[in-house]
Amino acid sequence: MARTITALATPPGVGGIAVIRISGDDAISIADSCFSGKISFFEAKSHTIHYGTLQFNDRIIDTVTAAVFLSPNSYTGEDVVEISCHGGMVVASEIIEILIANGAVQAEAGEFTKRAFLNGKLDLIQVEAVADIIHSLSIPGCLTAARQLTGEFTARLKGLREKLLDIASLLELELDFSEEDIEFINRENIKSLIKETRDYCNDLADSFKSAEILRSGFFVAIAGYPNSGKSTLFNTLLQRKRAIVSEIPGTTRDYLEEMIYINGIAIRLTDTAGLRPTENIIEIEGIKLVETVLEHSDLILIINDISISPGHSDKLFNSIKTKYPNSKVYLLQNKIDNVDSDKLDTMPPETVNEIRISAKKGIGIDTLKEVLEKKASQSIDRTKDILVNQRHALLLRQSASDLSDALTAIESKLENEIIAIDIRSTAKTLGEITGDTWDEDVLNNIFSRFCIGK
Ligand SMILES: Nc1nc2c(ncn2[C@@H]2O[C@H](COP(=O)(O)OP(=O)(O)O)[C@@H](O)[C@H]2O)c(=O)[nH]1
Ligand SMILES: [Mg+2]
Repeated sequence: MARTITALATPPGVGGIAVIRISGDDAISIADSCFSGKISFFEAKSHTIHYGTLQFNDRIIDTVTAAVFLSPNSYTGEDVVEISCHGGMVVASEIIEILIANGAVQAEAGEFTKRAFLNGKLDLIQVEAVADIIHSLSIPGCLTAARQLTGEFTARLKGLREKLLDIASLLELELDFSEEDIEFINRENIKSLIKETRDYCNDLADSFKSAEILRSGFFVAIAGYPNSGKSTLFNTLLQRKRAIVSEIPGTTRDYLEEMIYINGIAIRLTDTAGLRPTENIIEIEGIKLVETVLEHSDLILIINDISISPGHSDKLFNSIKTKYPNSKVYLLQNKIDNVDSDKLDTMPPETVNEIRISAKKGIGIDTLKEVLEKKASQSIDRTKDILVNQRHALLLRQSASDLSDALTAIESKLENEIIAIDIRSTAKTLGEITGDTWDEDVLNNIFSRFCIGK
């Protein structure tokens, strides 16, 4: 018997309405015991809404509407009542207390969704998609997560699993007839099918990085020598004064991070401390932080003060490029407003990864934004419509490696039995992605990302 759980499903605080969820075997009776409307919830049909008052010891707490969903046709698969009361800090918590007094227990984080999974309403990929939708920071990220909720990724993985299990069965069947030297399946066909599946798994695992960009935004770091105009550029892109700008070098010692959106694409922008040799302890700490930021950046913008010289930051630019080969690095020639146009014309023309700007006067900022959007979009394009997370990526890599073992086994003409073991092990691993097989640790880890009430 499932104990009946309850929680606030909407964010706490002042708002138009608040929704309280109740789910479990006693959801109907617990909700009914404090509700007074035209009919009792016991007579209510599934998927109906009822207007009435919520009372406790004859005291009216609020007028509410309540939606009734009967098992198995609800989010959790259990009987569910969703009470919509007036928003605010007090009413909803009072109603929850009454429901608890009537026998419900406070739901744990993600418990409604966990029940949906355990009752077969959602698979693990869909559960994770729910979390992705809730935490989504960008429109494309949210749309991809929503598609995942429809079960597209699950269907593809199921197809792969079935194919692999078929091969394993045939290999095992062949064993029974080994005396007769019958070959049920062509080795070359098996090999190409396994290769195809392995490459697909690797491809999907590779798309994890792009999926992370969809989830958390495209990481762009602004770095350079002190006073080159990093904080000015940060403020200009943010369109507000967020970072302190000053002519005193070494002003930004921590780093600042803000999200900007360019055509719906989330860009996580970081302003860092200026890089220079220094004895100042706080500044040294700041410079250490810059390295951590740069390590995690998808794109690094090195700001150079062109009014000193166009090549003033070349040493820094080259060392950053060598140190972070996985990031794209751009050189922004800043303060062009400070250089006579005649002098600008005599300077060497910009290279491919170079843009001339004036952070202060807003020159070249549109071009920079276009580059940011283009680079972010290119990185997102690799997601192939599937939002792979770290858990999926690990399991996909493991599947690919099992399949490589299977290929080696075939090539070394090993026993069918051994090949079949590798193939079955891959099918099992793919099953862990959708949650066909799971353990408590995996579930706890996934649901810890949820909030109470989801
Ligand atoms: N003329 C001009 N001055 C700028 C420009 N960008 C920044 N500055 C000035 O350069 C100094 C240092 O700027 P800041 O943004 O604090 O540099 P940071 O140390 O790299 O963060 C300030 O006095 C800014 O006003 C620019 O595009 N043109
Ligand atoms: Mg600064």
